[in-house]
Amino acid sequence: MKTSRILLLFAIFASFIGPVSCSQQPELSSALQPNPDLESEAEKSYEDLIIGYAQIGAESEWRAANTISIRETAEQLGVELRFLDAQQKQENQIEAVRKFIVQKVDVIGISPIVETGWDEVFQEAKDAGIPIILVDRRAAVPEDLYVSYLGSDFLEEGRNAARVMAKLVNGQANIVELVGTIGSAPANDRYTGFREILKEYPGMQIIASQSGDFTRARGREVMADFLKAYENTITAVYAHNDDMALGAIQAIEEFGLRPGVDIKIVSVDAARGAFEAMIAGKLNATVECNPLLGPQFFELALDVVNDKPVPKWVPSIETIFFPEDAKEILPTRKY
Ligand code: GYE
Repeated sequence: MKTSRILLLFAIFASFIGPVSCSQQPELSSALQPNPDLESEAEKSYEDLIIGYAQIGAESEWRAANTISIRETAEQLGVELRFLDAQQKQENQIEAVRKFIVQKVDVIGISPIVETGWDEVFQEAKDAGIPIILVDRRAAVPEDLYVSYLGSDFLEEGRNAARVMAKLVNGQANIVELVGTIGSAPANDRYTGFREILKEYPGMQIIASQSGDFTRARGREVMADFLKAYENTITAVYAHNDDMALGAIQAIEEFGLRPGVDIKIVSVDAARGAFEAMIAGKLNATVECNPLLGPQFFELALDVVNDKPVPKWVPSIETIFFPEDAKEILPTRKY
């Protein structure tokens, strides 16, 4: 068969199966190239998107900022957002995902409260052809059950907290730890990352470790219990978030000691409350964890519905803040 006939047959075949991508057939005539006008017509824009979002709750300053970022960005972009607040319960988050499946939303965003227990419901979403984007917290599921994870490197946050703590206490400390929500990705990794670095400092030990569920109220209660049990032997606090550190500060003051002076405190998030505490000399450092994920989330969602390749993990860029810079930086903080 002559080459010209092969090309003709291919052209007829191609007209049945639709446009052929340029990269696959660069040598073919322009008649076989995709029409860019038609392509852009088919591409969805933000106004076409219906997004279901299963939020954890409102446990912390961080979460409040995260919710505002998601809601405000949706409004700015013209995305139709269906937002459900699970009030700190995994079963409510699972129910929210099922609702979004029935509603046939384009993409589901979720911050899984804990890492495990998602396989079944994520599989249901996959079977219904609805992509899942994990936002802020990871889930321990096979990689084919979600399209992307957008969030922080919690292990590195834990390591950084330990590095900073080691400097503050010159490698000598009796540390009490306020752990986040048990089974959550940030609590698991901040716990592990901190211990990884601590191995290098034999003079630093964790004398007690308990969950304060990422809330100020629990942070205060748990710290009060620690102080009752260990009294003046405690020289440092590692809190998995700022809210628990702020609760601990209150408990330390109520116990008659000076937070930030008698007991050094390092926490994670870098929320406004932490900056105020640093300015007051009551908190010694906060490791940043960025909650302003709205813009990146909707960009990812749009790429996903338009079949563009997305990375499996989009990490947030973060730093560490200290009291000496807190006054200058506070006015620039958005959360
Ligand atoms: O550090 C804490 C919040 O998942 C990273 O959840 C988030 C954590 C954050 O309640 O304050």
